Parts: sequence; C-alpha cells; structure tokens
Amino acid sequence: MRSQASVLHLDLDAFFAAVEQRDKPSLRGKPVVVGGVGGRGVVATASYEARVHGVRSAMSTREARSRCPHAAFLSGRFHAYREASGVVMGLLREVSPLVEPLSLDEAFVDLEQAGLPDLEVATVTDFAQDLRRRVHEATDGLTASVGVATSKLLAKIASDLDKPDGLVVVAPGTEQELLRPMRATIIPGVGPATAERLRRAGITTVADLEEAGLDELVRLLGRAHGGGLHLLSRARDDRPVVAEREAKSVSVEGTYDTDLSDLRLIEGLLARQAGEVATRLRAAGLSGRTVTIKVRFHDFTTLSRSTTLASPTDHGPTVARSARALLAELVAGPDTGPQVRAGVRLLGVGVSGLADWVQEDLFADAEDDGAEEEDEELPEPPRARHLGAWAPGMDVVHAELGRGWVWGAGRGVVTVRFETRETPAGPVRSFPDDDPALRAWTPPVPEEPAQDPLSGPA
Ligand code: DCP
Ligand code: MG
Repeated sequence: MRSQASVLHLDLDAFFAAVEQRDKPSLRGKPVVVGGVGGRGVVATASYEARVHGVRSAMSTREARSRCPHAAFLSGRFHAYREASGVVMGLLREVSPLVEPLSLDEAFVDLEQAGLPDLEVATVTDFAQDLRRRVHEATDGLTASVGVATSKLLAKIASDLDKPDGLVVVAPGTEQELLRPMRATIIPGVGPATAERLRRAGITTVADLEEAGLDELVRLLGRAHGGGLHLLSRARDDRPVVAEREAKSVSVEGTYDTDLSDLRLIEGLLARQAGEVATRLRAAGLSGRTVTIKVRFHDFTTLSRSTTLASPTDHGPTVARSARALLAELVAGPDTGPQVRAGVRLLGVGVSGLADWVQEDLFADAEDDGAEEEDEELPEPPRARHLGAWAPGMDVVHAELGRGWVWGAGRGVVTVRFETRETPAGPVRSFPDDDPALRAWTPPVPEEPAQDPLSGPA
C-alpha cells in the first residue's frame, strides 16, 4: 500500500451495450441487452436501463427476455468493441507510461508516472475527472467509472462504488473503514466456494475477516490463500502496476461478425492462426508444449480445449495438427458438435508452457517438413451467409439507403434501421432477406487478427 492515492482503475460502463447505444441513436436511453440471442444464449452485458429490470451479465437470454421483454436484444459487434477499447487504452498510455489492461474495458494506471505536480487527493481528483472527460470525448460518448486509491485492491473496489459515470477517490488512511462493512466476497480470491467455507465459520464481512486473524484464516483456507486474504482484508496490498506482463503464452485469435459454420473454413482459419503463432514463437526464440484452441459459439458461450505435446514446439504444422485434433474433439462432442455446426464467432490458437529454447531434434517432424497445405490460400470468412445471416444489431449497408443495422430478421424478411453514430435516430425499412441491395458492412480497414494478451490459453 502506498502513502498516497496514486493507483487509478478505470472501467467503462456497460461497455458492449454502451457502444451499441452510441452507434444506434434510437437505442440511447433504452434497455439494450448484448449477448447470445438464440435459444441457449447468455447475456454478455446489459445497459443500465435494462439492469433496472434485473437483467445481469451471464444470465440466460431467455430469463433476460422475460424480465425485460421490451429491450433490444443484440448479438454483438466485436470489431466495434475492439476499436473503442483501443482508443481508451491509447488515451491511458498518453497519460502514463505505466498502464496495465485487465480486459477490453478496464485498466490500472500508475499515477506516480503521470508527471503530476503532486499526488494530493485534490490533484488526483481533478486529474481523474479530466481523464473521464477525455475518455468520453475520444470515444464519442462512452462513460467510464474511475477509482483512485493507495493500492490496486482499493482502486478497483472504488471504481465500482459510484457506477455508472462515477469517480471515487479513497483518501489515504481511510481504506480499512471503507472495507470493513463490505461483504468478504469483495476481496479477490473469495469466490463462491471460499465464501461458503468462511460463512460456515461465521465470517461474512471484511470486518469478520479482520477479526478472524491470520491463524484462523490459515486454518480455514491453508497458508497461501489464508495468508493472502489476511493481508488484503487489512487493505495491505503492494502489488505493482505492471505494463508488460511476461508473456506466458503466445496466441492469436480472430472474431467474426458473421458466424462461421463451414468446417473446412474453420479448420483453415485455425491452421492459418497456428502458423502465425509459430512464427511469433520463433521470432521470440520461444517454444511451448501446450496447444490450446478457443472457440466462441453463436450463443456467446466460449470454451477452450488444450493438449500437451511430448516436447516443446515452435513448428506451425505441429501446432496446426494439434489445433485440428482439438477441433475434431469438439465436433464429435454431443453438446459441442451441434454448437460448432450452428456457428462460430471467435477462433483462437495459443501455445503455452513456454521454454526459451527449442529442442530441435524433439519437435522436428519429418512427415510435415515442407508441408505446403498450411500456406494454402483460404477464402475470406464470409461476410454474410444467405439465410440466417442477419444477426440482430449487425451493421449493414443498402445500395440506395446507406448504412444501418439489422433490427430483426425472420420469415424471409430483414428489417433495418437506417442510422449511425453520426446521424439522428433513423427510419426503419424491411426487405426480402436475399435482397441484393443489402450487404453486411464491416469497417474499411481490415482488422488484424488480434494478439490478445488477456485471453491466452487457460
Ligand atoms: N462481458 C462478457 N461476459 C461476461 C461479463 C462481461 O462478455 N460474463 C463483456 C461485456 C461487457 C464487458 O465484458 O460489456 C466488460 O465487462 P464489465 O464487467 O466491465 O461489465 P460492463 O462494462 O458491461 O458493465 P459495468 O458498467 O458494470 O462495468
Ligand atoms: Mg465495465
């Protein structure tokens, strides 16, 4: 814990839903739910207008529909979320060289490196308000909530206290009185199982944790976990803000605005990603034993599958072969097979368990040497399939009417609202769903498959 409040945590409000409201003016101020819109889909997030009705992340979309039937249910546009995230992270890096992203929409910023005249509460408060204003401006209207405190623990808790669009600065010395009445689950590492074990010992609040003391927590949870909790419950947290974590895995992933259901295409994309991972491994002089694939289905459920090789590799065809075998397992699975066939919207390949040396003789695999199949030209992922291609919320462009988004589709008809971030709320028109004048719209600059440091192989 520092003597001054110099750790800042920023988290965008209702991130995916806020991007949708920004880009779809008719939805501003209205309940919006983003997630899997199909029968088994889950909610990724909901706008605050939908949260009033009890809609929450990770709830089934079916439940969300029953709680808030008048919400707009949208299937998500990852290119837009990545773009917004990039703008925000870029801005944070302008204010401090020490920025630690935790996910697409949240990051720690070390204010000791931000060149402020001092780190008094008044100074960091003004700085944080200005930062929130700049995020709003740079993103064309997204709001962020910010916490500033003497540690990561308190900064992250603080950013959540006045959501949405809030700022909480925890004055040095007031940390414990803030934490004491809170539920023990506010402390990272107290998940449902730990919380239950603590509850049986009569511990439900942070104050209870504090009273329990080190010996009792170690007895209940073991030395490492109990000891860690003992410190955190007393607001003792010295974890530094780290800009570049040491890479423990190398991974490549791509998100697709249209669900992919052609297995040959999926295999081809995985092979291409495997080749890229291997190229990056070789460039860094690294190799790894565990190959992981990550797949997000049309309903937003995401899973990964891993396999461990006998020896480390940095060889594209070897990674590709493992990735393909993992995909084949998914396709053969009684639950996952139908999921894959119904459509995949994100694919990734990663290699972990890295060693910074390569045992040439162990991975060299004669039968794959010179294999050309990985370089085969792949068709681009389809921009839209014909039937069922019109996912609610997706961007489209009409030959005469210009840009809009899919409001709904079914029974051979697709309904589009013609509006964008820059226009007022626009009109709605319906078309036959194979109308050649209507096309899916994607941003002009083709997206690089992102190397996502946050979602490396589990
Ligand atoms: N997300 C997801 N699945 C979840 C939780 C979140 O896909 N189970 C995505 C959607 C969110 C984004 O991650 O918009 C950021 O997650 P947050 O937990 O920060 O949630 P929000 O930004 O949506 O809301 P809040 O205002 O509470 O931060
Ligand atoms: Mg958020």
